[in-house]
Amino acid sequence: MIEVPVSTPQKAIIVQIEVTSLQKDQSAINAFAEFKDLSRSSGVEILGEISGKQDAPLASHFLKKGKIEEIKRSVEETCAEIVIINHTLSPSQERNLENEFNVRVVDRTGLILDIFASRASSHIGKLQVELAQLTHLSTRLIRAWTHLERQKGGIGLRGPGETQLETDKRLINNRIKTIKARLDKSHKQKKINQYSRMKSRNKLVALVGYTNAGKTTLFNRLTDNKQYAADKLFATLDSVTRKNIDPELSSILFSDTVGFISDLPTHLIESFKGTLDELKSADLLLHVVDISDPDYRFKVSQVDILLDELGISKIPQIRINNKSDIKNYDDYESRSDIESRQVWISAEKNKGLDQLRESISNTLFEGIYRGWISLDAKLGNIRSKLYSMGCILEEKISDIGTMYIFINMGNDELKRFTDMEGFNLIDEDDPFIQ
Ligand SMILES: Nc1nc2c(ncn2[C@@H]2O[C@H](COP(=O)(O)OP(=O)(O)OP(=O)(O)O)[C@@H](O)[C@H]2O)c(=O)[nH]1
Ligand SMILES: [Mg+2]
Repeated sequence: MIEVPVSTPQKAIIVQIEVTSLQKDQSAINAFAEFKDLSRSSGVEILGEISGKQDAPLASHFLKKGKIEEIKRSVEETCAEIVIINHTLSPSQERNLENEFNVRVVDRTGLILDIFASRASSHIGKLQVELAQLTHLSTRLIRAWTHLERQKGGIGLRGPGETQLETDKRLINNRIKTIKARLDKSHKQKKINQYSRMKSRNKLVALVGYTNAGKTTLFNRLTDNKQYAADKLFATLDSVTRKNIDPELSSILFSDTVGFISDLPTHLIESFKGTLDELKSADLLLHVVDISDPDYRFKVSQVDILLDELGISKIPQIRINNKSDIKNYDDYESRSDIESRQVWISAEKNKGLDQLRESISNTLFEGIYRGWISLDAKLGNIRSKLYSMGCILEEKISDIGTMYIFINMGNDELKRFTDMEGFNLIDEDDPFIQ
């Protein structure tokens, strides 16, 4: 694992330029706010903020001369140790800027990789981040190497620097191979676990959404868990799957996972593919949105793009408009529309969750039947089946052997039984009080 300094916070200057040719739907102000959050999440101390505007990135330094001078001055005045730039830089642009500023330069990809590195806690999470970092590093080394070669005019002289780079490159590639093999093994094991989940009939509901939308807060509510939720970007890195606590939703597993962000570095998507691939086996996605965020539409579109790239946009989805409390929406119930799969909630204040549960059971089971059935005495095998499905809550037997059973079952599953002779739904609260 590449070491991430955690002790004294590094002093940083942060830079964001509005580049007309790279303009997105997100406003520059909101993009800067997110960038600041990202920088803070990485643990640096921000000593200066520099913004600007230019038509297009410049090939050599990305930034224009005047801006470079401004940053240089700011670095000198504040004794900053690092300059963070909210764009993706090529390795040579990064190097050229470092030569100008005489301090380390980190681009958006490097920043996100750093945050991931400091957050990873599980074995798989750490391997995935290391893989992303090494892949990032190896492209930089290779380019640095070709750059050196060009300097020498391509003559076959092998300087010590070049040999070192070659060795580094080989070591990195070996390590990448080892990590990939280990990750493959871990993911195969997970696949086996998924298979046993399928056999046990549990449904998997995965929470997805932009980082900081409130996924983990909601997950904790639904599963009575205490996973780490915080006002930080990428608080969650490792997926966690837990059984839900609501008996009405019978056998549902909820899965909390890493949040998305716009321009997620491709190395990270690749490295996390194994984890994100688990989402493919989900029966339902809960797309959690921070409705109080002025930029929520842009963020929804970014999540949709990623879901599409991951090949999971066809899985049924419920759109969850979270943090409704901030918007002072107190009409959660009337706003929520179960048919169109939109609900308004406050995960923090525990509001609107009943509608959400109803929407989940409608989507997954076409609703839930919770009531009595009667079974003819000869249908003992059906009774055993209901037992093995874990949906029997109470049972009484009449003098003539008719079984009265109180069940909790999805309507989709119930349909398989209701055509059967001797299996009847009973419309009363208790068939014995007549
Ligand atoms: N006001 C309000 N705050 C909320 C609500 N839900 C979550 N939050 C806050 O939003 C912040 C982020 O919540 P998390 O649950 O960690 O968000 P997440 O989507 O899991 O974020 P990542 O794991 O970083 O992707 C925390 O400070 C929560 O307390 C809500 O309904 N209302
Ligand atoms: Mg989280």
